[in-house]
Amino acid sequence: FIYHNEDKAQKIWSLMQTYQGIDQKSIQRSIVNHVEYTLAMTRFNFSDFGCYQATAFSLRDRLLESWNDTNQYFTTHNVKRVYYLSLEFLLGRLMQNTLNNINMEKNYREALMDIGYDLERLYDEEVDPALGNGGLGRLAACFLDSLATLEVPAWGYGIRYDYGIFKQVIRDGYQCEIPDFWLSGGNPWEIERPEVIYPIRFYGYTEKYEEDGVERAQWKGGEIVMAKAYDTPVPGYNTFNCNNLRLWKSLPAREFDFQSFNKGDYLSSVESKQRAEYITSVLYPNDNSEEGKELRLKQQYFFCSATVRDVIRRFKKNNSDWKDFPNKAALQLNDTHPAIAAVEFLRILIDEEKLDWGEAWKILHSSFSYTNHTVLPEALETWSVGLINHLLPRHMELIYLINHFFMDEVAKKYPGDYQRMQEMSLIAEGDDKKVRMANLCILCSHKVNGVAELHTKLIQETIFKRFHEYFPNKIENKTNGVTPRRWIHCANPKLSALITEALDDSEWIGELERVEYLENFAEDEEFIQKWIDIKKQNKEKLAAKIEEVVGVKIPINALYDVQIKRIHEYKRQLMNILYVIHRYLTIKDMSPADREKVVPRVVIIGGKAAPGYHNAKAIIKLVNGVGDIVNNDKDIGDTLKVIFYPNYCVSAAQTLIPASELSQHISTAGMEASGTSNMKFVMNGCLIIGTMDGANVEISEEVGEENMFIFGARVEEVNDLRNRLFSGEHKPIDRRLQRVFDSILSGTFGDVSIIYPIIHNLMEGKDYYLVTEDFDSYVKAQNKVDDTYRDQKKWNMMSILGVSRSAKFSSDRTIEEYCESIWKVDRVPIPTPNDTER
Ligand code: KOT
Repeated sequence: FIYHNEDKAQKIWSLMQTYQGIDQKSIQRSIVNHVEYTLAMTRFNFSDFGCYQATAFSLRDRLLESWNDTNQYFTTHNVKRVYYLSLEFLLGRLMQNTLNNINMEKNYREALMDIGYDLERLYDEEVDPALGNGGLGRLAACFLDSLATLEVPAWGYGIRYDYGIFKQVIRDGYQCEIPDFWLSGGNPWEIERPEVIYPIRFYGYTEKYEEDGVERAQWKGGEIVMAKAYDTPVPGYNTFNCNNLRLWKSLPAREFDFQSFNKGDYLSSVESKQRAEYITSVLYPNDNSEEGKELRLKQQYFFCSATVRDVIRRFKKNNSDWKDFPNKAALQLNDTHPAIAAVEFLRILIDEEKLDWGEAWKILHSSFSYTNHTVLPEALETWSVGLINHLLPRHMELIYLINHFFMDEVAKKYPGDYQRMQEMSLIAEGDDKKVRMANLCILCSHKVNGVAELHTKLIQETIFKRFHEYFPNKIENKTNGVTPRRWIHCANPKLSALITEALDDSEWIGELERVEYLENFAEDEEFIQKWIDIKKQNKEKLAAKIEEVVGVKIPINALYDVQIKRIHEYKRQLMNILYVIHRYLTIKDMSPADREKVVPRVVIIGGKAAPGYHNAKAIIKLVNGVGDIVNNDKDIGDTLKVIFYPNYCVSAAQTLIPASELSQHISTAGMEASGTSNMKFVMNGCLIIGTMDGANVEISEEVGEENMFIFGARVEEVNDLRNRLFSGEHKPIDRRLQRVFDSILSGTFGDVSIIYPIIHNLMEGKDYYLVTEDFDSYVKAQNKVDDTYRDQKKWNMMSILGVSRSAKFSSDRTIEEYCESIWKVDRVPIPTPNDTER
């Protein structure tokens, strides 16, 4: 309505033309204004938390300036946008990252200091928004940072869960889960968009009709839930561009069902409201396993439908020809979790936009693509045909149609090859028919990617073999990466400053290739000493934190050995703790004089177990049991400490990784698709002990195998070894390992009952993850670690070389590859306010 009147529009523009000043007074004024007018606190008496909130609001104001300019620019230039659809975004805290990306940390630190507040203390006031489980969700967050930094027009889409991943507390050695109501103190980073709201239908029935020779349907009845948008600005590093993360919250269509109420059914009128709100209430806490619950499918469809509608609405603002859609939008599916978006898109094109099947299919196929993150069979999503039919009847019809056309094609290409057709079908036949969501994604996408070279080769040769034969150019590799902004510059400011000093400028933060130059310092004594000092300071900070949260004092001069990731049998935290017990028993056997010669170690294990994952929880209990004994054993003293670090999360990682000297990435070969913390550790000068799995393989290519501790069965050997174990042909258990089993089973480390079945299976050769098989080579690698650590010059040289050769693992490189070969999008730098008038 404003735009009818050019004069008034001009007036508004000129009023908005002022930007927040960057001088100290302006910063202080904006913070204090928020204290008074947003938080309604007094200016002179507000807590650290109040100051954190006001500072966050003041930063949000700045972000909104560039956010608005960016979106305005993208709209007027009608640029192609990337949409990253993910059920998880593990953002981590935002304040430090925001300040660094917009290059204002120093200004804010000084402005706050001047009014008596310590910026670092404020950082700790922020809740860690944890709307993800692990690697997959954190990857999405790193991608957002790189997309904005590379000035790619991109939006993330997801769910605004009321409860993120549970908080883990350890009671009596057991994991307990506490709900994470992360919004209780408000969320100063988001903007609620009450005007961006879509109705989402569930259940009901379809009525088919024919129109222009095309079969279409109307989807009727059922129930409607509303999706409301919440936006979080995503600033890039060293650019005025600011992208967006849009998260959906569910609301009842009507606040109150008056019909039921008037009929006297008060309770059921409230119930339907609650059922609506329930959809976005909690993140499913499973990593690498599926949860076949109706509510999970509801979450998926709810968010996909709102997202697809929003994307279409934005397209239609500037475009009238549907054929242009693939030139204006690229939708990336983060695993199969948002797969139903493809079917929803097809449904809208056919039933609402009245396109014919051929046109609609072509548009869908040229704009969608899919990333696979795992080969674990228990994580490959399938949904029962009955459930989809009940919840989304039109979508089930369309899935059958897609399958029908596809099976016809396959039959033509491979006449009589029913085996192949069965494997490629979207439907797994059986008593309870299932839709295979991965097959659906592959079919609907023009590109499918794996997340590391080895993983991509595996999906091409195993789970997606038939599809790879059928579509030989579809499946390609995009090795994961992590953002150096959060994982070096923010997490390890001292290391960042040293790199900047050595390279004589800070451009490396936005172009990690530049750290290659550090190689020249790998043997520079003075530089090495600075390197050592920084690691020591980071270790001191971690030691203080551990004493605070776990109550155990750990020595600073010990080797800090860290394994932090979700607890899963394939990641083999069990092998780690079995080795620790072996180490403990070995030290116990030694004379006091020999103990003096042992390289002291602090072994830190952290990670959450899915609440229903019994074996993972048993492993946590064992680690805590071992810690209790070892840490209190006077014979052992400071030669060995064992810490279970509770509630591992993004902010904990930011303290743990910079302090680590050795990190463990020891999954059974072929099972970890990529891993991304391995990359973060290398960037922080930590050495890796690991198997030839996931991205470890590429890390070893980059940094050199001689600079890592690689061990264990290779992927080609795994199947044979496993078959041999299960056929009873296994070798006798290693005597050291047998001794470890005996000590566990005798109750040395506490209650035996919950770990017993796991140990018993290993002894019987039922060792799917090859722990007993790889143990000997793991011990040898650990011995090599000790020997190398004794030579500090060598160790630190390896550490420096690792950092200098880590450039490949920046998510900037990953995103450039996606842009080039999947999304076909260009950079669109926004003119900064100095360059142009608004
Ligand atoms: C699967 C089902 C539910 C929730 C999460 C998953 C999942 C997570 N599948 N793969 N991942 C991890 O993704 C990371 C990012 O690509 C990889 O680095 C890691 O190896 C996967 O395990």
